[in-house]
Amino acid sequence: MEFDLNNDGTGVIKKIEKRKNYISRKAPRIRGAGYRGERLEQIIAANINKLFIVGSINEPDFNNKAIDRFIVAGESSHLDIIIVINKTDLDKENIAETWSSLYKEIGYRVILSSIISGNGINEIKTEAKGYKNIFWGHSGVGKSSLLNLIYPGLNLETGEISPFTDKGTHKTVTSIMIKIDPDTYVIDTPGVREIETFGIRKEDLSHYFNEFEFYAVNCRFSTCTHYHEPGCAIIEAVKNEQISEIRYDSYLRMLETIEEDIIY
Ligand SMILES: Nc1nc2c(ncn2[C@@H]2O[C@H](COP(=O)(O)OP(=O)(O)OP(=O)(O)O)[C@@H](O)[C@H]2O)c(=O)[nH]1
Ligand SMILES: [Mg+2]
Ligand SMILES: [Zn+2]
Repeated sequence: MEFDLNNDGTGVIKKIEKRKNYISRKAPRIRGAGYRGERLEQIIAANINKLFIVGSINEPDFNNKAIDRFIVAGESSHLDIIIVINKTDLDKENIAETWSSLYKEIGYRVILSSIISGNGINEIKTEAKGYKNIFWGHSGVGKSSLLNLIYPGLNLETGEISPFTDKGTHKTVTSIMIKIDPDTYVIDTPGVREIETFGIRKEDLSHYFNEFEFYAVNCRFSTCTHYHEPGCAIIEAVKNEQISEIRYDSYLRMLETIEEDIIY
């Protein structure tokens, strides 16, 4: 979008760019509405190049199943994905490296970061330069804090972690896109409470688990959902430890929860 800003903060939109790609999720359930009612697609942002999926190692705990859902959303939108594992200063049990290797082995770039030690900050900045970037993840993982440290002067509001739930308190309430230089933009987003993908069919889900593709061609049935079908090469690869059981569990969990979405 191009626009002219007036001094009083109002502005005139000159041009709206064509939406080339976009990232979305299923709109959250309305409280009290139960499982009734259709859930529409909620567009998070459009025309972006890079998706930084941010998770934290502690406060809140690292949630690999959520990371895998964000990955599926990003892959289905053809975004370049970078996984940021933040709060490594709180990594008392040294689990960050293990998670990092898991994702690196299947081809993702992973940045271990901390606003306390400053680790990973320059790496994120370098990755972001020259692109339109979105930072996405659960509440409280440190998206706004990281951006504040990477780009001094940004002054994004940051929140505290609830002592009761160890979760974030939804400090960022609307997405905001910030121009860093003429070629670099960053979008800070509100932490999501739940991440469910929209419009992905059961038989397509495995396409967004990158490491599955290599084996899936050998499944007996071309419509295999790699769940219980005979002659499934994915199940075989999990048995042979060629595919991580952790990722396969994530896949099964997602498969279970996929509903047929109504696409207009
Ligand atoms: N120990 C530690 N705390 C951090 C780190 N990064 C962020 N925090 C703290 O985590 C809390 C939440 O940070 P935010 O930046 O508001 O998190 P957010 O992801 O933007 O959260 P939402 O806006 O709610 O989605 C704040 O108290 C930060 O100071 C880190 O690397 N280490
Ligand atoms: Mg925030
Ligand atoms: Zn299969």
